[in-house]
Amino acid sequence: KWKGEGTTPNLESIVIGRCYEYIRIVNPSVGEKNCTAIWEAFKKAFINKDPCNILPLDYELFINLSVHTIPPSKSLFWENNHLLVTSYSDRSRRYMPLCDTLIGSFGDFLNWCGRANNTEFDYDSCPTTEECENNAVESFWKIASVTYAKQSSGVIYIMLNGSAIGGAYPVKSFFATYEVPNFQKDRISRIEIWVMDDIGGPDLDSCGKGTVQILEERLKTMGYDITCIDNYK
Ligand code: ENP
Repeated sequence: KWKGEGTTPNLESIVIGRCYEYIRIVNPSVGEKNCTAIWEAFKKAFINKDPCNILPLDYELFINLSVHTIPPSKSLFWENNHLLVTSYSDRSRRYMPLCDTLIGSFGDFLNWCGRANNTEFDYDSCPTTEECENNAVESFWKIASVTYAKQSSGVIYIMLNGSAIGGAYPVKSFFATYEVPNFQKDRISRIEIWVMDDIGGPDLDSCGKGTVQILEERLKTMGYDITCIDNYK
């Protein structure tokens, strides 16, 4: 029915497993969390509902149950660099991008949606953002992004892709729309932008040029101290 992929098979086992792995092994400093209760709150946001009418606030209880502190200077924002970010962050050992928080681990690489008047997941298909913006996955990442940006402090790192078609800093993106406006100025010491070209890929955007310049100017206007590094080693 929908154009997007359906719910990831075994979603419940995957995310409950990820949750326990996160709190017991990856980042025990988050303290005790009730992974089953977090899963129930996650599910309640979208199950048995019109899959095109799920709002970020539907995940409020899920967020409240799973939120934990982000250590200062560990936040890593990004666009078009998912795999480089996940390998570089080293599951929060080096940096803690949103996908390496407990909240992010409920969504990373996964897909999910429900159906109206039906308590099952839809494993066949889920709406894409083009079909409807208020879908379960999009609204999840919106509230997760806002929460993460508000909590970030110290030095803020931003990894962009200098080989991305359409520019390293897409103006219509989670980063531009839900993260930058929620930075807490008084808790941020400076911002460092890394523009990474794909290995063997084209150099389309760089520090001081194109869309990176647009981001640098936006952040400067907001009063931040910015450094930008091309192909950070
Ligand atoms: P894409 O389009 O490069 O990659 C989307 C993939 O990254 C999906 O597998 C998605 O999981 C996963 N993902 C991990 N973190 C996020 C996320 N945080 N997010 C959306 N998807 C995420 O990424 P985008 O859409 O441009 O998003 C990049 C954003 O992530 C930036 O704002 C960055 O600062 C942030 P799934 O569940 O869709 O399979 C926020 C939105 O961390």
